[in-house]
Amino acid sequence: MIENVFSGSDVSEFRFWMGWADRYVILTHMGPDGDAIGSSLALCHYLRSKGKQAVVLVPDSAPDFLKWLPGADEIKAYSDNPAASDEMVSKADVLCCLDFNVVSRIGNIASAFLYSKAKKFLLDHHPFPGSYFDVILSHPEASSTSELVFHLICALGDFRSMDLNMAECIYTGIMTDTGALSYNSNYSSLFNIVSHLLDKGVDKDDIYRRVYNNYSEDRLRLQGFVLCEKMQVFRDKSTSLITLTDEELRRFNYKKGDTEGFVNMPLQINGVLMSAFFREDKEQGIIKLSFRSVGDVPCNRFSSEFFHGGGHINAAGGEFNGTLSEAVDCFLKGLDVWSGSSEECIRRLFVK
Ligand SMILES: [Mn+2]
Repeated sequence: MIENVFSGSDVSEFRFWMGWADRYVILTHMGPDGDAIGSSLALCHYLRSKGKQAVVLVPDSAPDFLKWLPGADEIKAYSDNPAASDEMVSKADVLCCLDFNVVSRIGNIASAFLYSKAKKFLLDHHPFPGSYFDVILSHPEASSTSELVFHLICALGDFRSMDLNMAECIYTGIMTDTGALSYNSNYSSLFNIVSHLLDKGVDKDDIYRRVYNNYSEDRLRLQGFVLCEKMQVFRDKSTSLITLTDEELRRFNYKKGDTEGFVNMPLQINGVLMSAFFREDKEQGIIKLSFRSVGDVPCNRFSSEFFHGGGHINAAGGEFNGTLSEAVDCFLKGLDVWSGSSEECIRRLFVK
């Protein structure tokens, strides 16, 4: 039996709402990843199975590599119809907020969200949730929000009626947020959950192929270009930096999601403990930042100290207002500041 992360009292309010609330809008973050879409669709399938009206609303569209997920074709994108989306949010009985915990992550949906009189339910695994939710189920130690959806359904007493659609969406979220169970996944209860999902009929090998062996030729060639030409390794700092300009991205017919996972690649190098990836986003006029680290090296602290970003200890992000070369300067200065630090976990970045 899996020990549930939620006690009966944690889910009692949501259970109470389910007694009267019919209209649910499930919100997730901009640039949704496998966990954002997987957890949202799983909850959507669950609520519909309970006879509720439920819809998933995202700020922008879901990436192509997730479009095969059951229910993905019904996801609404705010950018496609802002007026109808605002109305949906204002008329909802319950807004379920999955895989984000601050309104800045839902872009243009934020104002409708804040004005809505709907009950606001947060289910998430990022640290430091905002205060505008009525119920907060926040578990930063969880692998993924999808894992928490599994726990929620179980805590509501509905494990038996979990169907294959829900199970596939949950597995996809767990898989993509743990690099196919290779990080953030070192506890047995997660494997218990995976085992239950397999019993529900999930074909994990097939899901792996659909998600990871699904690149375009352009994407794979961009990866080759990045590794060969664009990856800088600072051996004395156990760190790596990849940058991509808008021009370079266009040369490879960049499509959203094509750079997914690039930031993880340098961590395959022996001795690299922290990796950064900076991408020029001409559309938004900013530099998008991603950070990854291993063990107790806190890349979220690096991101917050030098870029006002944030995230998990081993996976963080941020945005930089300025040019790509200014962002690189800021990165190098940050490393210099850290090299003066005496903290053990940071000092290890600078031991050759
Ligand atoms: Mn997640």
